[in-house]
Formats: sequence, structure tokens, C-alpha cells
Amino acid sequence: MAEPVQTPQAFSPRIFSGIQPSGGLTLGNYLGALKRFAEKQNEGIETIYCLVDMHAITVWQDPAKLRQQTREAAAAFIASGVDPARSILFNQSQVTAHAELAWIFNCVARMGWMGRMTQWKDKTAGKDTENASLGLFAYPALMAADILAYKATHVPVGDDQKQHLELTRDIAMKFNNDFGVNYFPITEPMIEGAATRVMSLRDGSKKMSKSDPSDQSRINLTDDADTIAKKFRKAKTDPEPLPHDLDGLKDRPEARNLVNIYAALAGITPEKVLEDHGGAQFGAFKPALADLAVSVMGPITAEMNRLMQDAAEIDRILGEGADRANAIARPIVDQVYDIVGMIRSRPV
Ligand code: AQP
Repeated sequence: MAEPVQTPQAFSPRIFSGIQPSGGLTLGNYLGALKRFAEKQNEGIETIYCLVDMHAITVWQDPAKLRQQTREAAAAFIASGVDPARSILFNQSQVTAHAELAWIFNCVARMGWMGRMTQWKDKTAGKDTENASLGLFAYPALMAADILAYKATHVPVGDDQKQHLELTRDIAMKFNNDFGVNYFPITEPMIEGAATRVMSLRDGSKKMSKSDPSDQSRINLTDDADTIAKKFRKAKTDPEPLPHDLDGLKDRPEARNLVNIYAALAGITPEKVLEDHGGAQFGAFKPALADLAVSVMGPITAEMNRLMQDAAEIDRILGEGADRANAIARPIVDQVYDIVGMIRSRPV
């Protein structure tokens, strides 16, 4: 039998989020996601974090590199403070509920919804969409499944994921309406802090991204101190000194980006950064920013390198996380099959 109709208040708070192991993680991933994932562990809410390897293969991935990137991303989570004993940490493909629920959602979501997703448009811009994978188009339905397989109520993400989260809410609402249930929560995005969208160091109008062809556009979590200093030194800026207030950053996207990065790394507001550094030339501000970045990122990179020495231990952690994730998601997806009208011969 389908679960009885619930009121929204019946959904207990649960946080879910994920990162694609589609390349080395960046400072954008750290400030927009990883750092906040670790902080969320202190809020008394269950936290589930996933390396979404099935999303990664929506564009071609070399199999050996994908395995390496997945382990490296797991190491980045742990080095950033995600504790596998306090959070559930696993890779998506080890929990089949994600793919199963994604198929149901492929049948709930509408083609028009998917076609309007800006990430689909961005990733296929100027390219022949006939040759894009079907998976890339359906990606947001899999993301909705990732979240709703756990009936997650809150999802910490960077600003670029806002539209996908709105689609997750639309899918949950349509499923609930279509089947006359109140089975899925209407998930709330958590987009917070000074670094919800860290921009490219080469172009202040573009998001810092692990798949940007230019390595100079991003700080990788594996970059050493010299590389970090060099990348900030070469970061695109304008000739003006830093202003004394936020109004002065209008129409200066590159300057605003560096101020926001400084604020997020230091755990202070952008206003405070300008209070301390207003009037400074970039020649002085960039080295201060590089020193701060090295002091925050250095210990994380060192810990990642240490963890990467023991691949078997990382795989063990991911397997244990997958078992715990499966214990939550399996009954939820079994009930979905029941709601949809599929015969379950074994009791659910
Ligand atoms: N530049 C960014 N600033 C703030 N947050 C960011 N995130 C990514 N880039 C930034 C956040 O990191 C989480 C994981 O994102 P993802 O790797 O799964 O996918 P993405 O958003 O598409 O990130 P990339 O780096 O641009 O990956 P590719 O290049 O593979 O597409 C999300 O919470 C995201 O918001």
C-alpha cells in the first residue's frame, strides 16, 4: 500500500547535496559547497553527501580518470571537514535507487521544462545538440531523484544550481498531484554566504568551473602555494584601487569577485573587506588574498594528498556510506513503485 497522505510538517529535516567528480575540484566548489557541507554537520540535521558519478558521465569521461577523480573528490570532502562518521558520504552509482527514481521522474518531467534549463543551454551553446547525450538533457531529473530518494528537505548549493532545484520542486509537486499523495517534500535550496557564485579569474562574467579549458581561470584544490599566488597575481582586474564600499564595486565584476573570495575565505563580510582594504591597489591586495588562500587551502590540499595515498580506505568509506544511503533510499523508492502502480511481489 502507498504510504498514507502526509502533511508537509511530517517531513523531518534532512540535508542532501552532491558534487560531480568530472574533474579536479575548484575554489568555487570549496566555497560554494564543501565548506558549507562541513558547517551543516553542526546544525543538528542529518547530512547526506554524494559524489554524483552518474552525472559526470553525461559528458565523456575517461574511465580511469573518473575513478581517480571520484576518489580525489571524496578526499576533498573529508579534508574540507565532512566527517564520514557524522555524514553519509558515498558515490551515486553504488545506490541504484537514484537511477530507478530518475526513470520515474523522466516520465513525470516535461520536455519543455528540461529544454529551458540554462545549464543545458550553456553546455550545448554553439554546439550541435543532435550530438549531446540524452543524459545531459535529462540531468535535472536525475538530480531531482538524488534529492528526493532521501526526501531531503534542504539542499545547500551554489547559485548556479538554483534553477535545477526549482525543477526538483516542480517534479515533486507534479508527482504529488498526479498521484494524489503528499509523498515528496518541496525541497528548499540553501544558497548562502559571500561566495555563492565564485567567478573565473580570467573573466568576471563567467563562473569558475572545473571544466573551463583555461587552468588559469580557477584555483584547483590541488594547486600548491606558488601556483595559487601566480594565478591570483595574473587574475584579471581593472586599474582602479579598491573602493571603500560595495557601491564602488558596481560594474567591476573582477574586483567584486576577488573581494567576495577574500570575504568567504576569511569568514567576514565583503563590507568588512572593503573597510580593511579600501583604497588599496591590486598590487597589494592580490598578495594578501593569495596568502589568505594558501593559509586556508594549504592544510586541505595536504590532507587530500595524505588521504589519496590509501585508495582502498577511500573505497571502503564510500561503500559504507552507500550501505547507509541505500537503507534510507530503498524503502522510499519501493513505495514510489507502489504509488505508481507497479507490482511489488515482496512486501515493502
Ligand atoms: N564557481 C562556483 N561558485 C560557487 N559554487 C559553485 N559550485 C560549482 N561551481 C561554483 C557549486 O559546487 C557544487 C557542485 O557543483 P558540480 O561540480 O556538481 O557542478 P557544477 O555546478 O556544474 O560545477 P562546475 O565546476 O562548473 O562543474 P562542471 O565544469 O563539471 O560543469 C554545486 O553546489 C555548485 O553550485
